[in-house]
Amino acid sequence: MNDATKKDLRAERQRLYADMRPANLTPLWESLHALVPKSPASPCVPALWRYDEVRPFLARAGEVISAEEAVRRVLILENPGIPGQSAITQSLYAGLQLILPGEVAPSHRHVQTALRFVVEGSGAFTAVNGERATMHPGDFIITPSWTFHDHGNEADVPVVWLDGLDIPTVRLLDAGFAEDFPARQQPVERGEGTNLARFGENLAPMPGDAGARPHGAASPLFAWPYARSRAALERLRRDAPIDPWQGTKMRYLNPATGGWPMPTIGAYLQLLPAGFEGRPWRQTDGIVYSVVEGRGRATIERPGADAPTVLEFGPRDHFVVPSWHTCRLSASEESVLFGFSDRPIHEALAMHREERLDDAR
Ligand code: GTQ
Repeated sequence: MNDATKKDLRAERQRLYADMRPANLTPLWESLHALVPKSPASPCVPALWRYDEVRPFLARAGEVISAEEAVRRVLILENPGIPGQSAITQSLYAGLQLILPGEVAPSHRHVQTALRFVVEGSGAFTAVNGERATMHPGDFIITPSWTFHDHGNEADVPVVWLDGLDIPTVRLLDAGFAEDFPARQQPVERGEGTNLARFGENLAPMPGDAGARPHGAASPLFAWPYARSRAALERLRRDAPIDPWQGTKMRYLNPATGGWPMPTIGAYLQLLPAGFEGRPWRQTDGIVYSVVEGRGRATIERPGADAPTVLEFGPRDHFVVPSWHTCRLSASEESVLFGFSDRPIHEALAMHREERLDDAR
């Protein structure tokens, strides 16, 4: 084929594309490699939100809008690689929610599943399905799909927590419904701690008991106090092998199934000993981290990029490691990291992949 013929053909193709556009047709062969990549090529990028940078904006948000008017007073952590989508990864949403003393965030429910991870302050509560959970830093609380929930603060300090939701996943599926509870707050039906006694002590209600009524795909236990999870990590740090990639990493458990706490979101708590220099790994689920304690560094390699992104983290900072980015964690001080990801979706669809890499530093 000579050059002139090649040029004719190129022009012919462009004419074809333009002519068929009004018929809602596009040529696969121009986008095949992007549609079916050899390996995940996320548009999301690694990013860090330092708490000392975010906190003043939260304080200002507290001055310009009430929790009641906002419904949820949240600053969304938006991945700079996909601006305007209110998403931190392709499938997950994250935000920092502020509730001031005396405020109420009114009761509603939605198909979207939510988790809370408490970042600052004690004494606010989330009410889920008729029971309250009082928040302390590091507590992990879930709001399963379609359960009424409201937040309140009867303490005398502001309380801030990380919200993690599957908003982009529900948007992808166009499956979102939501409704308000007929009152500002749902009635309290049970004393606080009933849920933990029923489902958080390695015991379960007997068949036929009121507490054994069927629950959905999410964990019937809805709050995991930090004090207990932290004590477990401390015990394991002292007397169990430290994983060279992840330190001492545990997943939050659905006690009814042994599986993930929510059908769309997995959550984790890990301890990195002082001086830990983790080995690199990558996995298909992008992870959002909230730093509870300590200081360290996440070194993240974007597929195809020349230089890694180095994120220096400290207490209350948040960061994201996108899908299939090689990451290694190190800790200058003993550190505790909370994380959440869409791993349950990957596993349910039999497409989860993870690679633990050798130290190639
Ligand atoms: O607390 O119900 O960050 O509905 C975003 C949407 C929190 C909530 C968010 C929500 C909530």
